[in-house]
Amino acid sequence: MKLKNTLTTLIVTGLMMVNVSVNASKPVKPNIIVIYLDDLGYGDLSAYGATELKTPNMDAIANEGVRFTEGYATSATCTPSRYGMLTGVYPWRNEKARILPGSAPLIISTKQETLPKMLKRAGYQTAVIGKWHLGLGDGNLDWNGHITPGPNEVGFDEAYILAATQDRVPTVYIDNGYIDGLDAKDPIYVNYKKNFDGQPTGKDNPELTTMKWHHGHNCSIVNGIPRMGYMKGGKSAIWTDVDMADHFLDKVKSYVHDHKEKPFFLYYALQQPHVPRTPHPRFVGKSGMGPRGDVILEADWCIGEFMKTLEEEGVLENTLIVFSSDNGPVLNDGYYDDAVEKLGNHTPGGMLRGGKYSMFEAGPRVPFMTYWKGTIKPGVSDALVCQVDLLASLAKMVGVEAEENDSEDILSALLGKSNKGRKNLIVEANGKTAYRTGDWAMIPAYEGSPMSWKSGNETAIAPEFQLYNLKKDIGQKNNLAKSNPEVLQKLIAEFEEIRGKEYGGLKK
Ligand code: NG6
Ligand code: CA
Repeated sequence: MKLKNTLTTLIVTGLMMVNVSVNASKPVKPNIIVIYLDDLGYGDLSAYGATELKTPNMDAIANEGVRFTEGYATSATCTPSRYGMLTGVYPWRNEKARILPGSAPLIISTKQETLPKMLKRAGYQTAVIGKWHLGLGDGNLDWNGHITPGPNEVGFDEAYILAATQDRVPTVYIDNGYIDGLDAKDPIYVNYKKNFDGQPTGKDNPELTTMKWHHGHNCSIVNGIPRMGYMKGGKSAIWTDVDMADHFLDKVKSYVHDHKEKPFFLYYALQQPHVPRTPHPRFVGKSGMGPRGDVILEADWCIGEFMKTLEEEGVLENTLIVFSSDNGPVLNDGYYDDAVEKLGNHTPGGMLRGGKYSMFEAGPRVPFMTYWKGTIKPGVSDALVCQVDLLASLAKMVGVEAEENDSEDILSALLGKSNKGRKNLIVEANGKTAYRTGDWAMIPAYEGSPMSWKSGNETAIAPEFQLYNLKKDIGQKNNLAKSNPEVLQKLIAEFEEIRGKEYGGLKK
């Protein structure tokens, strides 16, 4: 009993010490893990209100950490959001930061400041495991040789990645710049313009597919799944889709095991629930919602297993976890996979309007949680926080200087010590931008389609200005632009100041 008490005192004192040092804004260097999902919507977790899906492991992070109700990606699509998070620069400042093909060159300059570079300067070991989608090489890529520059050249000591997306070739893992398991006698070739002679495609050989394409995914067939882009060879290296979640999980677990003696930064970028949704057979049918629901449950399980690993390795109380998603939800994103048909009463965007590809809230506003056992007090925060702020905030935490650009130090909000987040934010969707500040969302007038091509999500593009009071109208139903001209003008002026004058008016 006595021993137990002493132990408890020791543990409590230990925790308080962590707390004290964080409070005193003295640098602290816990491990940092970013758990990043792909296309997970604001309403896809039970912690954020889902009733038809149970996500106990994500919920544990949300409920035992800070759950942000106004947490944002910088964009409503993948590449730009990841660019913003890793560089601290708004993606609309780089015109290449758009959804990339699997053959695109690296869009982060090797000279640029990045989150992992900043953490390396603070003495961290750094790693990315999972989806990359920020381009590879400099335009003359040899997939059979050293694939460079890539994550290793922008700050990651270790990188075990899938190049772009699960629906894009090459369908192989890349291990620190080399295709994992490639046999030199069977080289791999990738082309996004032209097929290789004699190779079947989703378009011409539907009889060879086990998943049917709906739009945009009718090129090379790999594992029965028609993909975007053409690929030939590399048979020994081709991944098994249904094992991908387990594969990345094994990698992150071993990473922690092998690197726990010194502070590490791990960016764990899961592929779910992006298309093609390929749950491991253990999860097939488990959600009753088809593959989209099943892979969310699979991701939840992976996160639970990973959290167990952190506990077993003894690092949980010395690890800050940031959980988020790169953009909002989409149902049909190019394959017939029952996402629409079996949705039932589930609302992937929660009460938010829009989804992936949209400037409405469900595009960039995403699940966003921070967790640090024993240091972060559980709570819910409505501070305006964005992934672009990780750079400045974590630089503050670990005590190094950073080139901050658009990144703001909101560390105390991230640690749940203050409700003060950003004052404002610019979000992006397919090159178009909108503004968020206080209770307000302002979307400039744009030319273009109000619906995103085939996915059926609203884009929020309209030929007139839109102004919504999110406190009163979270679902963005009442456009107040006409009835609140002063607010509108003020917001346009603020937006133009950051975005540039020419973007305030009607834009193509
Ligand atoms: C789109 C694809 C979509 C998905 C998306 C990337 C079409 C019509 N649609 O171009 O299926 O791959 O790119 O998603 O081809 S993201 O989450 O990586 O941004
Ligand atoms: Ca995405």
